[in-house]
Amino acid sequence: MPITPAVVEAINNQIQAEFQSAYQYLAMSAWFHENNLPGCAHWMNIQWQEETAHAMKLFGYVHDRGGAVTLQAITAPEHTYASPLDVFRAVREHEAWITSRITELYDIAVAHRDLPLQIMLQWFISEQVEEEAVVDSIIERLQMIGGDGPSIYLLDRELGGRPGGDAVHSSTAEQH
Ligand code: OFO
Repeated sequence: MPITPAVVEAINNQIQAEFQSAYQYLAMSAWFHENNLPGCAHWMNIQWQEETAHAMKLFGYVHDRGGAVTLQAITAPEHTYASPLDVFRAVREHEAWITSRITELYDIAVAHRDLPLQIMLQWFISEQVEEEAVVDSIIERLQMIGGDGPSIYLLDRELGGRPGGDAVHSSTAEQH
């Protein structure tokens, strides 16, 4: 089924947003390393990989549909945070933004009567529900424990156990 140039452009824009997300999460991983929370750093490392995989899923999809991928610039990510809670709140805000973008992309697919894209995007829509729920639960626990003391150590241990792919470790401390 042919894909229209406007739809290709919209998917290319989303590829940029997914790589931008990945880069942001890698910066957050660095922040956690600097702040001696290797488990949280690992969690963000997996998040970086997941967002990269999202970008590559769209990258492959454009090619499968006979379109051309045009990669766009990504900007320097935010590096400054006040606390672990501050970081995870920023993740939550960022994911809400991504969800709104996926919704807009879906609307474009509907407007162009692009049924294959609508079906493919259902995976992204479900993924966003899951991601937002996971981050909400981390934020709730961080609020409960007040953000420091022995409890943050336990949460850090837990987040360090996040499974995912063949993690590209950025320090030995991340490898629990
Ligand atoms: Fe969670 O952002 Fe990708 O889709």
